[in-house]
Amino acid sequence: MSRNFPDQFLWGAASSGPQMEGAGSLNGKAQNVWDYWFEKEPETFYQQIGPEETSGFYHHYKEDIVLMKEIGFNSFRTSISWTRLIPDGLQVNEEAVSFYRDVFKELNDKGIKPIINLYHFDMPVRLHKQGGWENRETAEEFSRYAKIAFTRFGDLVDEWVTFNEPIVPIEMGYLNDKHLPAVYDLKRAFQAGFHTMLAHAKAVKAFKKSGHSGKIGIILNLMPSYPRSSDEKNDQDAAFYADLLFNRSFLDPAVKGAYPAELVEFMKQEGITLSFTGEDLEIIRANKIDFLGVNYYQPRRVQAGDPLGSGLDKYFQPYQWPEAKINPHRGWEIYEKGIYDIAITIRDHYSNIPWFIAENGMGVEGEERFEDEKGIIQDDYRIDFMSDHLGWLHKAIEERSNCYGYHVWTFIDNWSWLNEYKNRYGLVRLDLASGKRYKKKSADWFNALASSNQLT
Ligand code: BGP
Repeated sequence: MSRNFPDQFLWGAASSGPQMEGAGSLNGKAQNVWDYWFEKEPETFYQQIGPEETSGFYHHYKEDIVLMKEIGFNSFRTSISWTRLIPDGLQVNEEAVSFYRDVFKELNDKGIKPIINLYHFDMPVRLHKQGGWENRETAEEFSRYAKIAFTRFGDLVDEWVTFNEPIVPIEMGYLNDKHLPAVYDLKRAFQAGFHTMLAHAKAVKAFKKSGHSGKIGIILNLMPSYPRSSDEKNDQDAAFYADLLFNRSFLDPAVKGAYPAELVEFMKQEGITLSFTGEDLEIIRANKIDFLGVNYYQPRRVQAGDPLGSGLDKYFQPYQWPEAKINPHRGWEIYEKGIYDIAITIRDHYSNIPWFIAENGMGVEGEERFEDEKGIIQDDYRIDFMSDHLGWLHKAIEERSNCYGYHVWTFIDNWSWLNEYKNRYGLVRLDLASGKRYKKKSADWFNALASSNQLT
């Protein structure tokens, strides 16, 4: 059965500055938290490979963009590195301006639409040392950075994103030890989350004021929350709270301009009082997004909270669904229908706002095992993964969900946070030692898909 996607559908990949560019300390770039963390505690990193070189896009972007074209991309989402563009927070780095202008021109010339994100987990160290997102001043600095980016690149980019997965640095940095500051503190998490949202809204405001004809949005990692049992009230409550805290806490203010009343109630219950002004809430209310990007990898399965537990355990606990299909190479559940459930939620509860899949992909550890005699990685598992998700996405589009694109994570194997190169996600293989690029089998499959605009 072949399934057509809407005309002008965006087919491409997503990546980020800190995971792909490299040149971590070149031409004036200042340190972000990842450069800093690696310098201080390399042993925290699984393979002890720092973010200095990553995939070397900084040096290889011309050939990489040629490859993107060969794979059939008509769009590419990546991020600007804040510490490259404004290293000391004051002076614009002209070298960075010319690098990014060149990249965006090159993409446009090849008919690949750049979708440009401003923040992908890469807090400048100087701001991190002043409290990062806990410090209200960071929101002001972010809005200044955003204005500079709109002014310097606005003629080349017409689709902007403020944040990628803003909840991840909060969840992983304030309820876990996978991002800095690596503490467990719910109140601090809420304050940092609020300032992130404020920074987002201020950037949207600056964009709208700039008179730019393009669009601005946010990218959220939406994880549909499924209860252990849909007959048990306690399990249902658990799914409600997981959804409220991890999806709606950013989704509602970004799309609807207001926090859910239940989230305000939750904070009261937990004795969390935030510092904010009425004007902050007004800025959030008045600056809603034009489009939504959704990253989808896996669902969140939960069961009833433990009334005697601490922190979020009181509200929900993780649940291992016995029927779950697990990616043996990464350990994450693969649940294709999740993409459909998200699409329908957006259609029915978020005014069917235009949206696209901003990341979806399959990470595989030890992928060299799948190399054939010609040295090509036979990643049929990745093809199946994309194809199955796209099947559900297509069904949602047929049922009127307003989705206009699909971006696989990712174009070329890239560096990933504490896991570095452990899990490979690319359609293109990166040989770490030589920096050479080799298409995997999935690259050809993607090209056929994108060129025909049809899933067969
Ligand atoms: C998303 C991030 C990406 C990327 C991806 C894969 O959450 O936006 O930056 O890393 O996940 O995750 P990982 O590399 O941890 O397997």
